[in-house]
Amino acid sequence: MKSFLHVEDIGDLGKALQEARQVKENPFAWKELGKNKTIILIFFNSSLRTRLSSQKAALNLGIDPIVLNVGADSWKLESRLGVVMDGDSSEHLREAIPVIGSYCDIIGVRSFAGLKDREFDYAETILNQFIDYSGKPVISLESATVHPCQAFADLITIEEYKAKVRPKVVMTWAPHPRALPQAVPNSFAEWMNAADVDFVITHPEGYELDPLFVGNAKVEYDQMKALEGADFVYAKNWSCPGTVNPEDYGKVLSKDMDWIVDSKHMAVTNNAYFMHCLPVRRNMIVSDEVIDSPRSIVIPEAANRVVSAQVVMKRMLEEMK
Ligand code: SN0
Repeated sequence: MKSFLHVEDIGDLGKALQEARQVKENPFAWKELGKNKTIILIFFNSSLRTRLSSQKAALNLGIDPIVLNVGADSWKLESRLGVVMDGDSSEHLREAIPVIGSYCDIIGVRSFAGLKDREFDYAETILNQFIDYSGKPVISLESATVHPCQAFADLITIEEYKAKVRPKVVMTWAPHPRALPQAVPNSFAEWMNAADVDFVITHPEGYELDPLFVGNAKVEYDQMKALEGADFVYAKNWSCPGTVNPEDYGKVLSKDMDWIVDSKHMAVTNNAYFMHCLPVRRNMIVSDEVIDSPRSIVIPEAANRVVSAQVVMKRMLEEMK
């Protein structure tokens, strides 16, 4: 695996899920694989789960992790090509990336969408520079358009909790005070489309995700109707993807509190499990009652972030041998 962004990068999903089970049962079985190997984890944005679960996954495999917070711990890095660097960025990614690549064997990068320039974001301009100039395998730790480690962990969690072969999974937009990226819903849709689930997306009009990620998923604008009979409810806010009106890209179009996932919404489901990637705004995205209920699986979902990251790093190490 040269890089990890999309569901195709992991290959056969059945095999990946089987490997996830093995890694979870016996996390230290491959401790020799990462001996004398280093992973550098680069954060352009905040993180709790991704930062800790990626380090833990590396440690389980015997890999030495190094974490860099860009800007806070390093020079401020320029990412645009061909600009006169007379602003506050001291170094360009063109130099920083090959330098970082020379110090490690695998690179993980978190670089959120700027939500200003759709073309810049959807071209994965920053992550692709890491792929092109580092000479090392690159893992997206949520880049502009995808969050594959999260979606893989979500799939592992659904696999663990499902009570039927083909569960109904509903991803619902929910209100949030700030403009958030589309990476999490994009990846979740991409992975659910590839998995053996009945997948439905629901959101207010104007929040249509990029067709590249929606694929053949069913889109239902009536949230209550979408939630009927759901086995899993996956809540997430995202800002306007700009697929209908490009000038609305990255904007908050609605803060409609009717879209919160509360007991009224959960009542029409098939006693569904509640999922969210976290961090979550209580009583905006989800009511206390729902997230504190026994059907909320947000903590085991987050715990599986170690498993998904470990499978990805393990595959990369095995290809180096
Ligand atoms: C990020 C997002 O992409 O939605 C990371 C999720 C894994 N979430 C946020 O930035 C939430 C920030 C907030 O203020 O609630």
